[in-house]
Formats: sequence, structure tokens, C-alpha cells
Amino acid sequence: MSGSVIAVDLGATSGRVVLATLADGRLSLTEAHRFSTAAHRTELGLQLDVMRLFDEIQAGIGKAVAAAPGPVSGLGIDSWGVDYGLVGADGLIGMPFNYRDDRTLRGRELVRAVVDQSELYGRVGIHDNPFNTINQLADDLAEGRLDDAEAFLLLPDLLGYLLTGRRYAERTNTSTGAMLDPGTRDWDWELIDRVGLPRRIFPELVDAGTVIGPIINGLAAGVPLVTVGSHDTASAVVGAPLTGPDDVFVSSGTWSLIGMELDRPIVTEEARLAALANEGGVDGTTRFLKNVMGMWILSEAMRTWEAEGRDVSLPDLLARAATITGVPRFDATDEALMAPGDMPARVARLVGDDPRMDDPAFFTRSVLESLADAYAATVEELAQFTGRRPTRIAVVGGGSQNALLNQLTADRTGMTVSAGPVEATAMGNALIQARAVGLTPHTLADLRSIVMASADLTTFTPASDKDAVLAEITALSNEFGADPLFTR
Ligand code: LFR
Repeated sequence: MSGSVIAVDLGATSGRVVLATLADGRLSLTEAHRFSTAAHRTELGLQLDVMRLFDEIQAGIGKAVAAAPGPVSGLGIDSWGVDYGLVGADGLIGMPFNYRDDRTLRGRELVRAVVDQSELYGRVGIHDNPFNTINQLADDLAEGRLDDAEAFLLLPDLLGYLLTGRRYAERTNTSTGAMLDPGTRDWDWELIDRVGLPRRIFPELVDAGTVIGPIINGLAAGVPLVTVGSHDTASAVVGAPLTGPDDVFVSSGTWSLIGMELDRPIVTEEARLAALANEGGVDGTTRFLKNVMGMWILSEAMRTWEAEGRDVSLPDLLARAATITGVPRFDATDEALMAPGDMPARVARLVGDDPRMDDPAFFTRSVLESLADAYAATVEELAQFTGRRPTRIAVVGGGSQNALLNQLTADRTGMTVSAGPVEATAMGNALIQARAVGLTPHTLADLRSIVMASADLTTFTPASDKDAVLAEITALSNEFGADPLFTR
């Protein structure tokens, strides 16, 4: 069957409106519009101008509709997790906060005062990230910001509300907030009551693949809004070319999310101590994964170097990094790296002062080696907790273009690394819509066959001939385009 849908995909640095067309069992994507999703420093903190995003999305929808070969059958929205806007009788209240704002640390202390970390994990199965929605809402509650709120709507649901007038909470993204029971997949009301959050602000939960209703404004008026895996990582995992239950995925962008797809959550104290989360996946699956800082470390370091007037380009850094050895490594999951700010100084603190780290290429190699270490350690934990024997890692997203990191990952884990598609998130978003409106077959394996038929994948195997590998990496690194951050 053939047809088109529109995927709206908001990443940490950019948002895109993508026209996705399915024909002859292949999915082709056309980027209709790209815009910045950067948060702004206001007197309240790090905030998001969501109405500007809405205008950009409407502009993109216009371009996508114009580019479509025929009628558009659906529109779906995904974004990074945990962030939300408050809605009252007169619409949006204030500007949403960005999860890298340090108010989350205050909120986490408020939540910890009523439920300890071990109990919280046992209830919701989510790693105790400072940015979890529950912590952000606790801060809002303390600041009186919930007084006039009728609902909190996670970012994709908020944009869906602005397009349709309907209020709902899609489950995959909601699961990242640490307020959902992973067994029943319903709100954990007892927890919510204990934190003191008003029950009235919790919207009705819906699954990915639900037709919400027609869009009521803009150039897609009348097109059905369909919920997708609205957490970007959930859509990325749908769009990952996983060949079976033993495959590991890495969704590589601003964050690296490394994990396995399970039938049911693993909510043990050992899993909590290993910082593994049970995020809700599409079709009732569990994304058992760990957050590793990812390309954020490098992109934020580049921002610092550029502000200092240093001339740095990513292709050049990677080509030089490929020839460097003997770098110090650090814990690429350390929370000290989360906030915006001087990244080279924070990494220097973690490695213990090493003057060689002042060379951006040396620093880059240290980041990549540390990411590969974190991946390898996580693969071992995944094997241990799931009892599975992983032999293949599917890296998807912008970071899958990083040939050096892919090779280091293969070398460190001893596993085959499949790289691509870069656009796994938009593909996963589009495929869940296409299925909901009857354009594709049913199972996740069917959808992933479409991904595999549509994308060019590159394979990296653990190195035997180091010189050949180095030549290959240098050639691939030189192919990088203009997007310096590998992020969406
Ligand atoms: C990736 C991501 C991660 C989530 C972080 C914050 O874009 O969605 O999965 O932990 O951003 O929302």
C-alpha cells in the first residue's frame, strides 16, 4: 500500500517536519522544514518558547502538504522526554522549562523527602534522573505554578493539543516522567498523592498509534492527528533495524540511549543501582536502557571552544582523533556533565588535570573512548540482567555517522555494530502512524523490515587489521556534512 504521513520530530538542537511516503514496501523521507529548538535563559531559568515552535511546525506542515504526492493520511509528533507545559482555562500558562535547568535538583530533593530512591524505582522503574517530570512538577508545586493549571501536557501532547484541542498523555513519553506504574501502565496515584500533586492535572493516558482526531487549524486541517512513540527514543527504537530480541540498540544523538527491547520490565534493586531504566515502548514493550551523556559532551565542549575564539570543526577533530592513542577516560554517565556550561573544565575535573586534554582532538578521542567504555559496560549489564547473549548493536540517529565511535564500540564490545538509519526517529514516528491508518502490516518486526529495506546500513566489525580500519575511518569521517553536532 502507498501513502504519505507527516512526522514532526523535535530534538535537542533542531526540530524537523518530515514528509514520509510509503511505496513498494519502502519508506522515503523528505525534510520539509528544520528549525532551532534551543531553550532560552529567562529570569526564571532555562525555558522553551513553545509558541515559536508551534509556528515553525505550522510553517513546516504547509511545506510538507505542498510536497506530498497525494493526500496526507496522518500527522504525528515526537520530542525529547520529560518536558511539559501547563494548561489552564485560557490555554498555555507561562513558558515550559527545559530539563537541563537546575530547578530539577530542588524538585528531586522535594520528591526524595517523601519517597526514597529505592522505593521510587520499585514503583516506576525509572532511573532517578534530576530532570524526571515528577521532580519538575514538584518544583512547580512548591513555586505555586500549579494553582491555575488544569493539565500538564508533555511537549508532543501539548503541540497535539494546540493542533486538535484534545488533551491526552501518550504512554511512552509519560513513562519517562517517573509517575507511571510500568506493570499496569496507569498513573501511580498513591505516589502522586504522596508528592502532593493535584490529580486534576493528570490527563487521560493513550497508547501510541491512537487516532486522536482531526487537526483543526493550519494547512493540515482535517488530517488525523495520530499518537506515535512520542518519546523520541521510543520512535528511534521502532525505527532501529533490530533483527531479534538479543540485539542491543543505541539511539545516538545529544544523548546515547543504550538498551534492549523487553516484553516486561526488570524492576530490581540491582537494576536500579546499575542506573538502568524501564521506559515504556510502543506496543507494550519495555525499553530497558541507560542514559549515557552522548554527543552532548562534545557539542557543549565545542560551544566553549568557539566562545573562546578557537577554530574547531567536527570533521577535522574526528580525523585527528582517529590517529591519537593513550587518552585518559572518564565516566560518561556522570551527572556533573548534564547542565550547559564549560564542558572542558568539567571533563578535566573528572580525568584529573591532564594538559594534553587542552588539545580539542585529544579531548575528542577521550570522549569517544569514554563513550565506548560506557557502552561496553552497559552491554555487559544488559546481558546479565536479561539473561540474553547480545552479539549485535544497532546504532541509530545522527551519531551513527560517527565512524570512529562505531569502530571503537565494535572493538570494545567485540560485537558487530550496524550503523544507521540516521533518521530512525522520524521513520519510527511515520511507521506507527502508517500502521494506525492501515498503510502497513502489524508487528514491530514487519515495521523494521520496512526500515531495513529503506535505509543504507554500514557494518563495523571488531578490528583485526588496525591500519585498514584507520584508513576506513578517516575516509568516512571526511564525508561529514554541515551538521556539526550529529544531532537532530
Ligand atoms: C533523548 C531524550 C532521552 C531523555 C532525554 C531527556 O532525546 O529523550 O531519551 O532521557 O532526552 O528528555
